Formats: sequence, C-alpha cells, structure tokens
Amino acid sequence: MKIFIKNQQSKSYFRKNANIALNKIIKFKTIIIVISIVIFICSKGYSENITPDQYENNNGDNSIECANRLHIAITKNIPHLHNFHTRTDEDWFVFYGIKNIIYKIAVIVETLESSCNAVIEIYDIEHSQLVYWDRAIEGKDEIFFWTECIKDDLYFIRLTHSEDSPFGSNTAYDIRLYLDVAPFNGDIKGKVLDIYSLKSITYGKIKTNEGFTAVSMPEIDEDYFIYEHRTGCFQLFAEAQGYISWSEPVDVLETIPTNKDIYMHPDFDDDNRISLRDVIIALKVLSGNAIAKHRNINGIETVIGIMIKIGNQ
Ligand SMILES: [Ca+2]
Ligand SMILES: [Ca+2]
Ligand SMILES: [Ca+2]
Ligand SMILES: [Ca+2]
Repeated sequence: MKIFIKNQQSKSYFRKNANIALNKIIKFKTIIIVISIVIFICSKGYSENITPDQYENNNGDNSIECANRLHIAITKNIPHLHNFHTRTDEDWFVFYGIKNIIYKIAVIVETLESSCNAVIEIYDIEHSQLVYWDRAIEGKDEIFFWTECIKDDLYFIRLTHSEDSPFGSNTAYDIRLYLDVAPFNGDIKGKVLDIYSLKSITYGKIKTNEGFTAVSMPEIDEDYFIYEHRTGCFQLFAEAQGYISWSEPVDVLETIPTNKDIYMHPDFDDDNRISLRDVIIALKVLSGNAIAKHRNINGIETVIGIMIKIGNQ
C-alpha cells in the first residue's frame, strides 16, 4: 500500500513539473512570435492607414496596359503626386519621346523624413526594358537623364519602390518629366478626334517640328497639351493607330495657350491613305464578314464619309 501511495505521489509531482515546463515553453514561444512580428513590422515599414494615391482608383495604374491613367505632362510645372501604398505597388506613365532629345525624369520626395526610395525603369512600345535606374538612397530624389532616345515613339515609365526601404506611409513622391533645356512661354492644346464619330482618340502621338510632344488622352477639357513651347509659327503633326497621319501649321502665342483641335481620318488597311480598300474593309466589318483590326469603324456614316472623301480627291 505504501509503495502504491508513493508511486501516485511521484506521478503527480512529475505531472505538475511537466505542466510548468510546458507552460514556460508556450510562454517563451509566444514571446518569440511577438518579437518576430515586431521586428518584421519595423523592418518592412508596415502601415495600416496609408491612403493609395488618386491614380489607384478603378483599375489602378499598376501595369503597362492601364492606358487611361498613364499620361504624364512634359513640363516641370505640373506635379503628379503619388505614393507607394503597398510593397507591390507600381506606378506607370507614358510619354512621346523624340530621337536625340534629352529627357529628365525626376522623382522628388515630399518630406525631409521621407522613406521613398524610387526605382525608375523605361520600356518601349514592345514592352522591352530599356533602362533600370536606382542610384538615390531612401529619402532622396531619384533623378535620371535619358540621353538614349533612339526613335520617335511612345515610351513607358515604371516606378516601383526599392525592396530595401519601408513602403506605405511616408512614401509620397512627385514625378516630373521635362526637357533638359530652358522652358519657353507657349502652350498648344486641343482635342484629337475621329473626324466621323467625333470620339476622342487615345494614344495619339502629337509633336511639333521643334520636337515638343504630347500623348492624347481623353480628358475633361483637352485631349492633348504641349507645354513650354517656343513662340512663333510651327508645324504640328499627329499620328494614331488606325488613322491617316495629320499635319497643319500652328501659331504659338506667348500670352494664351493656342487651341488646335485635330480631326483624324480613319485608315483601316494602315497604308496611310484613303482608298476603296478602306471602304471594302469597313463594309465587310459592318456586315459581320470580317473582324475589325481597329476599333474606329463606327457605322455606315464612316463608310459614307470615306466615299465622299475619295470622291473629292
Ligand atoms: Ca501608387
Ligand atoms: Ca500604382
Ligand atoms: Ca532609389
Ligand atoms: Ca487606307
């Protein structure tokens, strides 16, 4: 009997010690987990309350395909305010680059204590990367002079945040794109429209013979805006996929922006002229016997308009 009681006592003692040891292990593990989370949060700069910048609405600006919110003005004087609200945030922009012109891309941090650490990339129309630039450290402006624009075309800027720096709060920045020359006083602006449907044309490439450019995007007031141009008489050019190239002279004034609307003729076979082939293609598409290559066959009015144009040639 004595032996039995002793065994029971030693078992109970063992259980008690085991429970104490188990509780200590659990507490130790909990402390380790909490410390790990704190270290993770501190190292990653996690922030709960960061508000995404205004360009993140709807489908956002996180890919090269987000066509409607990418346009960036080529001027030092119009700020584009953004931030990196998540680690995976990407902010994309498009501009019309001209061969041999030097462009300055400046990502300017908003505060002295900024955590912003931008990485600048440039892509061509085929989505090939041309530039990767990450020289400035956290909290400093990232500035890149692009001296290697080798042809007149659309180019895309991708901005991301360096993995080495905290994202989220305090990553506000202002991107500016401008020519590396002293600005002039003239501005040119206007609509870029399909001559038949009067719909605005997206991604039209607008330039002057001085090498100043804009990309057309349907906006509230204007489709395109060329800033800080020399004053005087110049030639204005427009190109857009599915349209005949357009050109007219324009007088650029110093006092007020010059308004110049651009009306473009559809070109369905991409030969940059209007012919019966365009009529045939349009009729085939409208009758359901062909798939439109471009989205600018808006109805029989387009076909009639093209035929009248051919008749007047
Ligand atoms: Ca953003
Ligand atoms: Ca974004
Ligand atoms: Ca950087
Ligand atoms: Ca044609």
